[in-house]
Amino acid sequence: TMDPQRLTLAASRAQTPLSIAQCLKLGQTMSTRSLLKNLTFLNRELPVRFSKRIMELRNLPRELRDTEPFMNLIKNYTLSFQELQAYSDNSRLWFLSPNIHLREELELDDNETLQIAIQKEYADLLQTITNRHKQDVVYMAHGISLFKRYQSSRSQPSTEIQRFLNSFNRGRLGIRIMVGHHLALQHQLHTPDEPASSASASASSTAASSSAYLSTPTSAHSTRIGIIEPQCDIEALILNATQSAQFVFFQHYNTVFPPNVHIEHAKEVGGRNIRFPVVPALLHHILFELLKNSMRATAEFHGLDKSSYPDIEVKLSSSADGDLNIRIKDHGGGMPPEQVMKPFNYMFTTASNTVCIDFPSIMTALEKKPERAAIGENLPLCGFGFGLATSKLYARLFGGDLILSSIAGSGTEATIRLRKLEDQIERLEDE
Ligand code: W6P
Repeated sequence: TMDPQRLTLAASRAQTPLSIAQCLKLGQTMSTRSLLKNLTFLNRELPVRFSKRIMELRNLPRELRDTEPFMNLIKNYTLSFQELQAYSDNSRLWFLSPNIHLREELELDDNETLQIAIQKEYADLLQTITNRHKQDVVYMAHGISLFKRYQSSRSQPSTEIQRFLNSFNRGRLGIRIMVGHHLALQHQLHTPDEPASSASASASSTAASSSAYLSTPTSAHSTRIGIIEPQCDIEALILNATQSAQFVFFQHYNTVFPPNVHIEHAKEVGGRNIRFPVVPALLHHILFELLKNSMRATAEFHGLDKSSYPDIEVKLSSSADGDLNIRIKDHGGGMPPEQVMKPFNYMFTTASNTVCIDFPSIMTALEKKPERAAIGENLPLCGFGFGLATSKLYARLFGGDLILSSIAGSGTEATIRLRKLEDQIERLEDE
């Protein structure tokens, strides 16, 4: 049971845009006190953001909303919203009163211990919510595949559904980032000897990580603050994404060796190791999706019987105002102009034959090993066709962009633009 007025009230409030610079600043002066400040922010912000996601789900066409996967989504978002509200109701008493009741209950003797106890409890709640929503993307894909079957006439979801998916995924990602950042900071504060980003850089890392929150393998000398890498080694991240894409390619085509990726620096970037502030998990997702598509296009265009393929060329350059551009160029035959926007549609697939996705068995597998859906959301060979749509969304979320340009008969060039730190501010709306 839920008080509908509380939901409407929360949904009528404005979301506060995240700033990557602010997230970094918070993490640089880490203390129990600054973590509590962030907790207070999330305590206000998360009910607002969850209520807006619930409204978006409720406004869907009945035929989609009433599918079992979407009913599950609504149920999960409602439960999370209620838990956050309940915490908010309780914590208001803690913050305002002298905490007498809680002190007696927990036998706490000082304020520091009390604050740590509050933070532990909130982190546990955020972790529960994170786990609950790990399978959201599979539910969405499943629901839409059922809806498409019902619609039957259309091969792509309608623009209304595309708009919903963009808006919902954008909102969901904002939540994931603020929750992931808080949990990572909490982890770093209370277990400083064991960094949250200790996963090694292995080829199958996108599928294998069991991390609880947004995290992606980085080099050992990581200076990560929460989920942000203030000085990310972009080339190392590209190499890592290349290995992941090549691994997936090789798994898919078995005996065919994937194209190589050649990284080149424009003159203005200077030295080889360009550093740039990013959320590595997001950029890794984008790079992995683009490289995978370029590799597939290259191999299919030149023929699967070839022993080698033209390189995929990656070029890094920075603009005069401090933004970073990453260009990924393939010689995979390109696309005619009328098709160049298609990869950004949800449910887009490059596979020529229609692959039937066995959602019930995916759900069963995920229930046994939920961490498979935890990061990147790209269960590699399942291919929901969300990869490039979400990549563009990820690039745009903090002010950047992802643009495809293509020459039919030749190749395709994808350009990722990332804004400089001060301009990495969350875009709450798009289009
Ligand atoms: C293609 C199609 C595509 C989509 C996204 C990225 C690169 C490429 N190359 O031929």
